[in-house]
Amino acid sequence: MKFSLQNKWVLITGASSGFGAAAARAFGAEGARLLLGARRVERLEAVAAESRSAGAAEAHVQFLDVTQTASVEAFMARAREKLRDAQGNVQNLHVLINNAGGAHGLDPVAEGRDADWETMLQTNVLGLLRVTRAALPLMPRDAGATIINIGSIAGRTAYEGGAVYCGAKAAELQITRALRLELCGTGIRVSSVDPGMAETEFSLVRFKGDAARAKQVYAGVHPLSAEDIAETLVWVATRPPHVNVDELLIKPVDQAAIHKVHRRTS
Ligand code: NDP
Ligand code: 8X3
Repeated sequence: MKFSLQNKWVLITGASSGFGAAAARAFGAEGARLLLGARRVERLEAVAAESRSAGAAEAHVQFLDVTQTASVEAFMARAREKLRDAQGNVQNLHVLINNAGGAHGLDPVAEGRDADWETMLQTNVLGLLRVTRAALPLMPRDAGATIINIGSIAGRTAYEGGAVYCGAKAAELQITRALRLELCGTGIRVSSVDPGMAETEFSLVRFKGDAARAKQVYAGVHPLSAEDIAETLVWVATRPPHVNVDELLIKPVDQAAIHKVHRRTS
């Protein structure tokens, strides 16, 4: 039987835009209770309001910087308070979506910048680890709990200028696989959802606010939308509790492979 998200607690990192914001609305539409984190709190507030309108039982926001262990711990301490019911019992966290991350720059290694490398590894890799470590004690055993890590086609295939981003997402995939082994027997499900080209703020961030360059990435292509990924995340989390969707690579039809993208010219 489909796993119901009604009144279940769902934690989404990077919920201020793109996949994370769309996931908040989509899990909200399933009647979930949401814990939303990112650095841009005003954006989170707007997403929380949209999620409540979509049907979320509750939606709470808090500043979260996954590059800082203290920030992750403060976020989780506050989350724990929200999970407390009227009797003082801490309710379970059923779904964790490790989504915060992204790419910074598209420079070849010979011209790479320390700050970009460090940010990519801090968010996509260490951030995911920190949040998972902090969230695990709140997740129930044998009750359909799910951890979904957002990987990428880039974690499976390298491309020029993507060395560190591809490496970070390859690390995400291996961490997901190791975690699934470590949690075998607990009933906690562990998935990697690995999108291809999707139009979000991803390229705007990668190109440091250069909107024209970001737009060019999707020129003539029908990319995935944030909603496409959000629907997929809901599907993964709502499989019956004995079903684990291990890894899911999802690309636009126009992207047959990382270097094979069909672009319409007219
Ligand atoms: P967006 O740039 O739209 O969203 C990224 C989110 O991550 C934002 O909410 C941002 O919030 C958050 N974030 C970034 N750094 C931090 C941080 N230090 N602490 C907390 N939150 C942070 O891009 P997407 O929605 O596309 O990206 C979401 C995930 O999907 C990323 O992991 C990305 O690598 C991955 N991905 C994207 C693809 C694409 O083509 N778009 C394809 C495959 C994977 P804030 O800035 O407010 O902190
Ligand atoms: C984002 C997809 O191909 O730009 O993870 O690296 S790609």
